[in-house]
Amino acid sequence: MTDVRQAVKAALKAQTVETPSWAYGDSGTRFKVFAQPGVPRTPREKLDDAAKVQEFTGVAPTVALHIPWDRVEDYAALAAYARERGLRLGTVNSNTFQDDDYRLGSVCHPDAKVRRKAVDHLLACVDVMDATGSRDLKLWFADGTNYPGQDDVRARQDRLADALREVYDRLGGAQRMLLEYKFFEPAFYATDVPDWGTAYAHCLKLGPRARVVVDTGHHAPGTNIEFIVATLLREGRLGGFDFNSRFYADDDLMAGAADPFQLFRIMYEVVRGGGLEPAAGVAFMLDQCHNVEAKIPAVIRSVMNVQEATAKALLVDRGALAAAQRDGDVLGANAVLMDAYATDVRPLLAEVREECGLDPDPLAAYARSGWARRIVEERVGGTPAGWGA
Ligand code: AOS
Ligand code: ZN
Repeated sequence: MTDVRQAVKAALKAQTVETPSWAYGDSGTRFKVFAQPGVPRTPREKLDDAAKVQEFTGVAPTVALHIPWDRVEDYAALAAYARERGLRLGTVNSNTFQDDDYRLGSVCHPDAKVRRKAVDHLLACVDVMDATGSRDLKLWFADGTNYPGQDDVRARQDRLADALREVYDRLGGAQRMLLEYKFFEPAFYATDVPDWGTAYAHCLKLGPRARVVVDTGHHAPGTNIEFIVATLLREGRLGGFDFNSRFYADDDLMAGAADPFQLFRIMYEVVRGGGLEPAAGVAFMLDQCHNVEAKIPAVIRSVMNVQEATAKALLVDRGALAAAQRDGDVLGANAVLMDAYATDVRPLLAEVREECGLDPDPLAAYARSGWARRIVEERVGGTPAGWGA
């Protein structure tokens, strides 16, 4: 038991969760963006906030960028700024959805000029990666159609394939392309990368450094996401996660908030499939927006929720599970999983944090730090960062 506990603790110390720069800025729904005091005005201030998440959790050393929301003159200088704060710049997210030219799509648009513009943006994102030292380019396309007959869905797949090929061929040897799928929104009839199968088919054609991203908010209700995770891991094509929580659509709320059991089931398949091993190359990222709650504590809470789900997944007695499965003991097998899920892992995680020289309670430590008050006092004037490009 002691050995198991040590192994679980070692795995928890090794897991990292990337936080998204946009989680620190103002955000909202299509109805209203509620401005919060103390919100960062610049990419550097977003990194200052991310550094607090890292300081109190110890497992969030990288920050995902979004271009153009995080556009700066000198990306190498931004990377140096991050390093000075104990951070690294992580995944680069492209944006081909906030320009009037993209009304009918970006890389799938019927007009070659618009497609060219979109691909040029993606290539520029790879230039950013070269300067920041980022490994992953994450592509999510808002492309799709609203009405039957609006465009030729097959031709759109061809255009998508051509664009992905050009960008993939531009990647450096250690860089990867992560293709994210989403079943609807903003297109409502047909989305051009609606599901893992479409993303996987494109990645297979492109080559081994193209992988699929599973955003937990991008499925129809009732979808068995852990099955998708198991399948992609088995095929060596799981690039990573955009974790968040959903009740209805792409709600982008705190990971593990609505359905911690689902997050546990996903993390169990990750553990089962070797996805926690660094060699598996699975990026654990958050893709969230905190519209009505305080942002930094919400990110800290989300990181902790991922850790708790991971800890429970690691505690599954795999030997007992395999035996029950072999014996056809349906209830016994289910009980093994449920026992792990029912375990209170908070004391274990507190121990892990103390062994890493951290406060056992990251949220309380953050609250005591005075950072929330300081940013409200100091970040006066300027334009709060947000979704505007
Ligand atoms: C959009 O729905 C996606 O989840 C993307 O991951 C998107 O790129 C991200 O929200 C940043 O724009
Ligand atoms: Zn996402």
